[in-house]
Amino acid sequence: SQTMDEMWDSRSSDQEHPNIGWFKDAKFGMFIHWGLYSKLAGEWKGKRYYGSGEWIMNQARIPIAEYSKEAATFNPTNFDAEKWAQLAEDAGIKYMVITAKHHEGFSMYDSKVTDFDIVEATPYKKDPMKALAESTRKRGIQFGFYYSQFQDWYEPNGGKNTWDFDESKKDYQQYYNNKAIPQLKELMTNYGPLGIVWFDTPGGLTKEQTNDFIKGLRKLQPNSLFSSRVGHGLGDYRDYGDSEIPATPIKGAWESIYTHNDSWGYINHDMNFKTPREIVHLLAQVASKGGNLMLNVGPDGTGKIPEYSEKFLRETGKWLARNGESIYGSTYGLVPAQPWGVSTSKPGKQYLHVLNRPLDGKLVIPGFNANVKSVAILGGPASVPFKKRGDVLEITLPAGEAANLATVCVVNYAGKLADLDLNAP
Ligand code: H79
Repeated sequence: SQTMDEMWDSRSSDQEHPNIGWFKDAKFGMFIHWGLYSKLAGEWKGKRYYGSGEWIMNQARIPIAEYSKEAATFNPTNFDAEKWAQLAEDAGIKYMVITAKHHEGFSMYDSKVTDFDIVEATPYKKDPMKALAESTRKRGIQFGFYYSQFQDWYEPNGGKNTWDFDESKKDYQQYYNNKAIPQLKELMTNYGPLGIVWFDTPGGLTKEQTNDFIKGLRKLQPNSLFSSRVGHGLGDYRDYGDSEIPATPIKGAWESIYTHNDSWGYINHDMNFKTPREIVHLLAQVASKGGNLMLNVGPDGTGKIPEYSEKFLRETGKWLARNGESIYGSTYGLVPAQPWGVSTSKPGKQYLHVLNRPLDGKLVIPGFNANVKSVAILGGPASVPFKKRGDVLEITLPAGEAANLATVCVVNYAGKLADLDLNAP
């Protein structure tokens, strides 16, 4: 039989990871950016840095000697793993990925590889990731770590700190061998089974070196999925750009990642939160193209999730409790995007997500070349009036549905609708 190495070596790019099933069905994940930057909250020496809170060390060109002092007063006593995991569950979230170490180089878990970690360098002294791994797993939520494998602004040989060090003099291999790889091994050894290891901004390694690097990690947890940002076309599912949805439906496993306000890391002056309606529409848009939405929350430096993130996620969860059948376990819709919205599919069913309710309440679906048996509203009437004129299906929406964040019509049909003509990514 094949060894693990042979299995990964021979797995061609169109072969899926054997554990990809849960990910494809999950559809809705929570991304959490949390680190020392959360305490700085987008401000340094009285100046506000709008953009991405986790980039403040870079944006303000803060020397390591100064930045690392922040750890001495980082004490997130409001952190409550049970509360975070319960919020995720209430929001209808199926997986969670949290920053174990972002580009700043600070480890938010108990690491023996460095002293620059939450247990040794802060008054908090505990490992929040241990608690979170347990609280999520208890609720059936897949748990994973974000790990910045190349950029590390704290290390002399880590990628991209150009204000303390000369980039051209760096030995990236030294950094990979002495920090990134040993830390990834800690994360993949000490926190139970991980659903995902989420890599970001690759660099410093050839394709061959990347392959070797991840093969060593695969041995620790063959079931963990690696994000595509491990680089060189490797990884188990595809991530698009930050806050990007692909233009067309895409086959295979993929994910869109979005901020909730405009930043990943907490910024105290960013109130531009997507409303529950916007979140639900984003989720439907991504699902209609066959992907997952991983939506970010940025807890503050005390460990509190911003009020509007909590409130709006709960609203999203309410919508999902009623309409989740159209999202979880679905694939891209066979009805192309329409003025009124988008669709998702399950065998014998098209789910029509009404994102813009037509003023006359009439939903027109062109090209519905199958025999319609019935039309229902999720969480509403089991049977609503419809007409079929040739291939044009017309549904009359119930009046009371106007207030729904997105009404979902289920079209039950017999026979086969033509699949979209898509190429695998
Ligand atoms: O973790 C989040 C980002 O910090 C990370 N990926 C997501 C998931 C990321 N790393 N690099 N980039 C994103 C691209 C960098 C964009 C930048 Fe900027 C533009 C850096 C400086 C200008 C964004 C805007 C950050 C600061 C200002």
